Amino acid sequence: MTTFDHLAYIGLGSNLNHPISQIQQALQALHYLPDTRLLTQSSLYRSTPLGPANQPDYINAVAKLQTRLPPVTLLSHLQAIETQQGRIRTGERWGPRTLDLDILLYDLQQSQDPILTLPHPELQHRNFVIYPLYECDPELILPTGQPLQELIQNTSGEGLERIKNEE
Ligand code: A4P
Ligand code: MG
Repeated sequence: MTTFDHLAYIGLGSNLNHPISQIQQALQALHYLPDTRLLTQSSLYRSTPLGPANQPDYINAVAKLQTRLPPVTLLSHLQAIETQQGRIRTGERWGPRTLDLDILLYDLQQSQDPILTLPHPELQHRNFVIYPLYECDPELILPTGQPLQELIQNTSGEGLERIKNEE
């Protein structure tokens, strides 16, 4: 790592069109991002949908990146990957999607900008983010100063199942 490098954690989610393959393909795409290294990827998790219940289960994962891309540039690369993988934005809040890539954390940056809110505003409330994030980095301290370990201790794993490699 040099002073030009940053650490970013990306949340991946999919519940349409072969979600496991969507997530694997997206991890490959993250690996090929310019000026970026994919340092760690979590296991894949199957999770019950948050939001409208009449949609398939999700597959979720988290990736840890070392990057020289500024946050907004990283976000536009992530949106390009979503589009490449057939994401159609219907405007339905929390509706089904082939691929969702969220920036969970970018160093210790905090921002309320609706274009890029950091940390991701729902991070603290989603077990399908907290568990795979913990797998990537059990020592992580959130920008608020809260250890991730403390957060996971207060977070139920209900509705969340880690997928074994052979699936
Ligand atoms: N945006 C602001 N901050 C960020 C950030 N940190 N990372 C803006 C990424 N984007 C950020 O996102 C809408 C806008 O958020 C973008 O234009 C960006 O500038 P979007 O991806 O177009 O829309 P979205 O993902 O449908 O919206 P939203 O509200 O972010 O959806 P969520 O919160 O991601 O919810 N249930 C399970 N079990 N697992 C899931 O993964 N995901 C969702 C989607 C619902 N239920 C789920 C899951
Ligand atoms: Mg999103």
